Amino acid sequence: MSSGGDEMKRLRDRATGDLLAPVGPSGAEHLAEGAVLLRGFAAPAQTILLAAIREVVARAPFRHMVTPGGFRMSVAMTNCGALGWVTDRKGYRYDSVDPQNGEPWPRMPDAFLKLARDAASHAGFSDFVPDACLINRYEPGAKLSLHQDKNEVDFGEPIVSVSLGIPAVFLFGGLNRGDKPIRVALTHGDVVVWGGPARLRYHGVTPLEDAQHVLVGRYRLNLTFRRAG
Ligand code: MD6
Ligand code: FE
Repeated sequence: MSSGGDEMKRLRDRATGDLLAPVGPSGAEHLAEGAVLLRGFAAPAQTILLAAIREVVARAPFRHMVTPGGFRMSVAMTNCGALGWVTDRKGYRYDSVDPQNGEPWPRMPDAFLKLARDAASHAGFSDFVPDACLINRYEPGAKLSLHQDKNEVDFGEPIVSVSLGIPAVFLFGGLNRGDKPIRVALTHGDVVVWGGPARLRYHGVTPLEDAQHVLVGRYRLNLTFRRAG
């Protein structure tokens, strides 16, 4: 039986960000073979996700890493989970400790694990258990150049990417750097799941426009969950 009451409950659950609310994504958008966009999938968990990010960042603060070529990245990063992605003059790699303090990265919050697993499953990748979560923080003007994610051991596992805060334009290219990318507008709560034949596609983020988000402020936060080791 469907009723106005059910719809009211759905809207209230959405408004209060109840993780357990029966609110699903409005539908999976196909981006490419192996890549789907789940619009709003993370919105019901927004409150718990943002609280968990705060806890991680209190122990492993955001920092601007340096590329092997010596450029300071405009995106500030940190990690949680058994492995964390880092870059410096020596190169890109996963490391089990935060080079800033020599300590293990904060453990992956349960809410992160559940969201990543649920989103992957929704996209057809069952039993996804990430061991690394890279947390990216963009301010207006920050960007991420076209790249492939290829520091992980097993390309058979997908990547789950969660967007929170102000909007961004995601560039989604092909398997060759020169392939013309499509532009995908990503906003608060959107989740992209990316694996199989799409796993090694080039991708990036165009410079962020200035904007404000009620919960996140003048930032975009992106969580990328991987099975790295
Ligand atoms: C970002 N994302 O959206 C950066 N990589 O801020 C990524 O680099 C990314 O979203 C692999 C798969 C999905 C992604
Ligand atoms: Fe990436």
